Amino acid sequence: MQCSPSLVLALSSLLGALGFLLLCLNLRAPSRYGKHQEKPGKPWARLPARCAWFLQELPSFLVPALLLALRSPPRLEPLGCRLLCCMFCAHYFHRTFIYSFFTRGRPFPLQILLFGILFCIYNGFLQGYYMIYCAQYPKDWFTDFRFTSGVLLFLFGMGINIHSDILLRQLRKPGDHTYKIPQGGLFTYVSGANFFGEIVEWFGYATATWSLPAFAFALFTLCFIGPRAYHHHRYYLRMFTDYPKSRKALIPFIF
Ligand code: NDX
Repeated sequence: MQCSPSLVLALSSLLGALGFLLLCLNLRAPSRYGKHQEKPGKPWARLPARCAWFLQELPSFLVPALLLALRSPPRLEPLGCRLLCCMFCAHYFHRTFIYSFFTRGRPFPLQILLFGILFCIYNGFLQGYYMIYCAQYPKDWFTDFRFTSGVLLFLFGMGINIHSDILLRQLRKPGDHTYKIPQGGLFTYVSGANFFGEIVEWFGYATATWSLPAFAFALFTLCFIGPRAYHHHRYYLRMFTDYPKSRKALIPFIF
């Protein structure tokens, strides 16, 4: 396989456009899973959350890993590959093999799961293909401000995301599917603390890699989970009369 800049441009543009489409759709109504799934649906139309999240997120880890393994001649030396291995794959290793294993979420709708799998194959391919076949960095990229600030942002966002997902999980005992008011960590300031962390993380990755596919994915993430945080916030205000009034939806003290 060779690097095709026009393929990268086309796939990145499509990813940005999908983000914009989802922004328009999700501002009106949130994607129907988790607390926004009005009816539980037929038993055959949903899958246990652990199984669903594992299947959905696996391609985001597996596709770049396979592309890297199948690359001939092997290309592990350039910075692009190491970045991909260390940052993108680390996130999806955690999401696939750790988050999925511990989640206490409600059963996941099969239809959304199928779209989710397709999305993760698409994005895993785009990010992996670009980093493994196209990315070129100067030798001193390690000392470039974009690299260092991007990596720090990525780690900061990932820390917030993982910590907030743990706080959410601790609200429930196994088998419990009720909703409670999240407390502690960044939830003190926003209802969508895990989403805030994830958005910061992908903008950090985009800054560190300074690549079109990574910026398109960061934008997609903002467009998809930004409105989701807003709908979570409205849900909490509706459900809990004692919900902290000073708490914002997504960005501490601002929105
Ligand atoms: N999966 C990213 N539509 C998505 C699945 C759906 O990883 O194309 C995007 C991802 C996909 C979507 C994915 C892409 C676009 C799709 C969409 C479906 C349709 C859409 C394909 C791939 C599409 C068309 C075809 C129209 C164009 O019971 P429960 O499950 O609610 O329990 C929750 C629990 N919890 C609480 N427990 C007690 N008390 C409370 N108050 C609680 N509040 C929540 O915590 C869960 O077990 C858990 C987390 O819930 P929630 O709702 O806060 O987060 P969730 O949305 O489930 O995300 C989980 C993590 C989180 O860290 C988030 O940042 C990350 O995954 N994520 C999620 C979605 C997308 C994404 C990251 C990204 O874009 N980077």
